[in-house]
Amino acid sequence: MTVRLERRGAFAVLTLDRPEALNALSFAVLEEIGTRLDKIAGSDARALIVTGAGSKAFCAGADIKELRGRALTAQRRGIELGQQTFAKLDTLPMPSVAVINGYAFGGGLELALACTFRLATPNAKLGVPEIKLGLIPGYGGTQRLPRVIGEARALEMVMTGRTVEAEEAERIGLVSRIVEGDPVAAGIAFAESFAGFSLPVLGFARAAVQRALTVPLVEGLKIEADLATLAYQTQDAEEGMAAFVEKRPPRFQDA
Ligand code: DAK
Repeated sequence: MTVRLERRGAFAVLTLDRPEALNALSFAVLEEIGTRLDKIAGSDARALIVTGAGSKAFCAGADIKELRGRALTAQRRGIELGQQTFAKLDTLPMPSVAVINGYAFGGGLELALACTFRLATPNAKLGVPEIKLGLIPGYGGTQRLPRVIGEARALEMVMTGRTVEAEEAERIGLVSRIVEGDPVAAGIAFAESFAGFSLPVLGFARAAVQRALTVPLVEGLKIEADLATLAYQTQDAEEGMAAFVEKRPPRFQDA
């Protein structure tokens, strides 16, 4: 098994577990990630933490040894498998937190980019070095990276393939913070900051923000109005406002 799924209290933890290959994404690993994500989607986990086994790598990207000598149709299917697998993260009912604990290159960074949040350990090194192999990112990197760090910086990363260290990644917003210590514990500590909130309302918030960069402002404002109205209609909104007025902590029910 090269992808481990565990439960840590209220949280699901997905660990890429091929440290001998720096957790590279073979097609079998991609399939396993997809199967695990389906299982997580049907669970009551409050958040998903994604990380890599060992102390060196989150994920060193697509398994380069597997990519050579394949027919174009097979390559296209491989790309689509990666894109579809990572797209599942966007629609999980719970937020996902990538804890980048070492190298996150190519497909590894694309996996992290598909997560709701990205944290990095101080030794993290991030990049999309596909250009050095005569390739370009194919698992969502050319689309998600500019949405996260802007076009100029994304073009620079994609077209030079250069490595970004943890501190720069934090400065340019590629990760939201640098965390010390055990990566899973750090991911869980971060997830605790939203785990008590209503999952459907968190989902509305994520959807509204993610649409901001893909649609014109006027349409985005309509999406926001729709989702804000939906949030208002939840029992959790009623509970949250009642709890405020009654000066007590809210008890959200995900309803
Ligand atoms: N694939 C396969 N094996 C890998 C690997 C990778 N991406 N990265 C590392 N390994 C393996 C190494 O081969 C080595 O195995 P052995 O030789 O011991 O058997 C082991 O992991 C340890 O690696 P190193 O000895 O190289 O360790 P170092 O600490 O010296 O260097 C490194 C670490 C991360 C700097 C280096 O390993 C490295 O540069 N790795 C490759 C990084 C990279 O270029 N990743 C791929 C990005 S491109 C597509 C589908 C997807 C994509 C494109 C097209 N189609 C279906 C068409 C996307 C591609 C990418 O992700």
